[in-house]
Amino acid sequence: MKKITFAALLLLSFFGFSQSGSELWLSYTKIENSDHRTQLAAAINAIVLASDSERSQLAAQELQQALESLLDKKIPILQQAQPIPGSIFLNIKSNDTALGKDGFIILRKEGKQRIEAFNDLGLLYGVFAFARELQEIGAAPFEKREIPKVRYRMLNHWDNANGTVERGYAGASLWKWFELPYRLDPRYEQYARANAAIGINAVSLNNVNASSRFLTAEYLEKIKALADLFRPYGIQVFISVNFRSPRTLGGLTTSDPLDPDVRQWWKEKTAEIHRYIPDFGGFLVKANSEGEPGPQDYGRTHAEGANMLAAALENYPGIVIWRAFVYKADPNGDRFKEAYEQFKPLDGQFDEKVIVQVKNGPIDFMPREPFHPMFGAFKKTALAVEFQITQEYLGHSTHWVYLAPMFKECLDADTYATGKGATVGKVIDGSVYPTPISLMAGVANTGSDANFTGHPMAQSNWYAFGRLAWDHTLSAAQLAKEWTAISLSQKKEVIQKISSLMLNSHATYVNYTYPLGLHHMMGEGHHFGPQPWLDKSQRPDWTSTYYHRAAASGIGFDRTGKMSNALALYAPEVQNTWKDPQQCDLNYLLWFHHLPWDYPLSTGRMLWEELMHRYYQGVEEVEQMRLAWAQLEEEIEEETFNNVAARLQIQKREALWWRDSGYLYFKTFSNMPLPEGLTPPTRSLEEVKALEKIYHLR
Ligand code: BDP
Repeated sequence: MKKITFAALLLLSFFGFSQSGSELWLSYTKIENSDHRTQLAAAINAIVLASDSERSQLAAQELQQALESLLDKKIPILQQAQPIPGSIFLNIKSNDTALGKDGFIILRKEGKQRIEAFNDLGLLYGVFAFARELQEIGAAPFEKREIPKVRYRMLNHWDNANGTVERGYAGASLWKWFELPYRLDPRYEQYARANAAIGINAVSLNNVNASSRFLTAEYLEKIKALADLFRPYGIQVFISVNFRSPRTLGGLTTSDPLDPDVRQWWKEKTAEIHRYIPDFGGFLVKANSEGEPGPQDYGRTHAEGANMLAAALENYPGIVIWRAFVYKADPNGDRFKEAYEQFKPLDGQFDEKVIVQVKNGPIDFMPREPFHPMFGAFKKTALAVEFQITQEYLGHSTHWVYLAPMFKECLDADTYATGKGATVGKVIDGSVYPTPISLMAGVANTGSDANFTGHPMAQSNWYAFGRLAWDHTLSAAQLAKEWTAISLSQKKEVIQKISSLMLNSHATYVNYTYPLGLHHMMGEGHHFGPQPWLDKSQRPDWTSTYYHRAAASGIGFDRTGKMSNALALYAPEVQNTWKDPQQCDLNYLLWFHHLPWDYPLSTGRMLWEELMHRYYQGVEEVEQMRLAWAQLEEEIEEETFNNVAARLQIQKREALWWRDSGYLYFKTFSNMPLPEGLTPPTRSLEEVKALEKIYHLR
């Protein structure tokens, strides 16, 4: 056996943080500040639980586990109605009925220590919040009352029956379909705890490009096993369904949503699902999008399709989540407008059990998009926002990009739907137009990798997504600090340094990939490196050249009326902020304008120069990140430190690839030299093109 030296032991106790990252934000590392720890240990002697439900027991045990590791002290759980001195009282008989199912009050002040809820799920959420608070502020007093703003806080897994994950970059699927329902991988439990800790209460398990297999009895048994395991953690299970299932599974000749046999088939299937999963969450549907079947195959509308499924669910609490990610391959149109145009006429036609799930932006999860115009335009339809947590267009799992600033940019954007202050966040939480359902979804970045997310820093994106789904008014900065403090280090200066790296990382990524509002220039299919040269000779429909429109005359997609009138889909106030290229936020400039290369910008540079400066700045910023991270070697647990350090090297290499492609390719249109002070790449356009081609080799 390998001998553990005293020094190694010291190091281990110093870095209580999980080595492989497998504990996510639940490593409950011993509080290093001994003043705080001693004070807390003296003040907390027991947990008193006044309820005996399974979930309350779970909450008490979670708190016990947290306290014992944080304080390095045994803490008993006492099952009794009244608190005793020095106990934390877990009470689910709060008089504060407004707390509802999920809300809680936590406090530690004036000799009182309490977690109070109206329901045992609120209690569980309260426990996690209490533990988080101790890790963040130590022995200082606190009092908080929280009620989530959104009803369904949901992860969408794009996991396939064969164990692969569509757009997954952290290994294979978490769900071991061939082992279920007999073997339950221990990671399912860790996954459920981690989700509950950030308030996630809904998960769809399978890819939206759905296989009918998930509706067979064989698979429903497997799904049931997961649903049973997740239930105590307050997580409801949803299934992504294939609209053609009545034909593929039911042997019917049609899947027409108005056909009585089809409707009956879905009713029976829904009843069958409920025999396995009585609290089934509902259906998630991608229909008539990217080749998936849907109601339009039968001349029916999205509303008719969705309402048919809602009718199947009529005797149950479940809902239908109908995605608005639709477009057709029409290079003469503007994909920006497609979802809006297909769905707007249907506003008011959807059943109350239906919510329409809209991607944050109008194209497709680009690193930066203006908010989707649908958010400002639907008065009678519940809308959900869908973010992508997995980094399909953001460097997969090799780039460190903290996504909360991007999520916030959308959530805080003002739609002006009902005047100033009607932000996307308020539209989706139902406070702009009251809706019976509210939902925020994130496409999960989880996989079988030991740390669940591949890139260690990508855990923060799952974390921040969950916390924002709970409360979209939280700031990206607060969440960065919070996550770092419970995942990486307890030292103020270290937390400060890491969170500032996190906060700049999205802007950095955008700089070296899509500066000034460029979009959709990634390599075809793999969506990894750059391919701005993809044009009609290579594929007929959506090409990079379609989106950037680079020519001798300039660059950008004019959506103010000249190439498309998409800007008109927004409220006049929003149009005003973007319609004049002199006033337009530079981050969105080329989303809405086609401008000459020598167009003068507010920065004092002309467009070409600004574009080049941003590409170069992006690369420089990655180098700064790399150096800043290197400084933290003594502060971060070794495996995590090395993992991030290595990935930053990859990121540097790939940032250069994007930068060089942008410069070498666009120069063929602008015919302008690199601005003074910037060093030209040593490789040619042909060489960077060859790099991209590798990803298409068979
Ligand atoms: C695109 C992805 C594709 C997804 C699609 C979707 O490339 O794999 O199926 O989104 O959201 O961005 O349905």
